[in-house]
Amino acid sequence: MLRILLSAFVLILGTAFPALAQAPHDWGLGLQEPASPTMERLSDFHTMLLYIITGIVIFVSALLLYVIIRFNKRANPEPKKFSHNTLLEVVWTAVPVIILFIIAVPSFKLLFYMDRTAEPEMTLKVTGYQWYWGYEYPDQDGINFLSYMIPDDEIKEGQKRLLETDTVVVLPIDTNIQILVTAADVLHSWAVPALGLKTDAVPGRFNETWVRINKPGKYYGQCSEICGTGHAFMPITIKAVTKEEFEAWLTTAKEEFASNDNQIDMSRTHEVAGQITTQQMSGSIN
Ligand SMILES: [Cu+2]
Repeated sequence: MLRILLSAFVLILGTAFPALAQAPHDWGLGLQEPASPTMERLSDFHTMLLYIITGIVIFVSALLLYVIIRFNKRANPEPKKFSHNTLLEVVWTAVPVIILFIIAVPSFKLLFYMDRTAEPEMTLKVTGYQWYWGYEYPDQDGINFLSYMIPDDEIKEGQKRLLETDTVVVLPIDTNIQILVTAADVLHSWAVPALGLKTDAVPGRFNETWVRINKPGKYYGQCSEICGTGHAFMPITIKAVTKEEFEAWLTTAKEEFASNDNQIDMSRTHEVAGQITTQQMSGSIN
């Protein structure tokens, strides 16, 4: 019965919001549409938890309601005097333990699944800076570039405010990509919801995760660790393309980013930081 009700609820929501994007949208409810095996599993796990907590809420509410009606002063003027019931106490200890166990087993399986890929086909190195991201492709001649948010006054039609970056991370679909995440100054976190990615970027240390993107498209994410005043303004834009398109992009990228050599463009950093501060002060963003 519960399953049917929940399915109906999900179905109604599904028809009300047919176009799920890989970015947050107005009146969005639930998770973004999964675009990687990790996120598919996370989504399923989330649904399982939803069933469990719905069951618990209904059960506890029903118990409360029963106690309120059956044992109030008028309905039950002479209360019984006992204060222990061994069987009941064993049951209400054991049942939550069993429920937690049912949750813990798939949770740990998922945790290990997300940790690393057995056979990475390429590597992406991600570095968090205050307040932008740096990317490096060590297997593709070490192409590297920095990625800044496009400020409000430069945003073009169709671009997503606070989510679009000047350079995008181009990645091939159907490829096991090892992702190494680090930071150069303070803690950041590299998170892309539709791909099920969220890895802390810690200075002086590499955290590993991986992704296999199922379908071409644009995936948006944000820094997910409070890292200073520009924290909300260091988004992530990933463009997933076919393997052929990725190869084609590599040829142009190698030329475009050839002179970078990991040099941080401080003028651009100051420019963006200045624009963000001006917008904050004028109240257009906060
Ligand atoms: Cu950050």
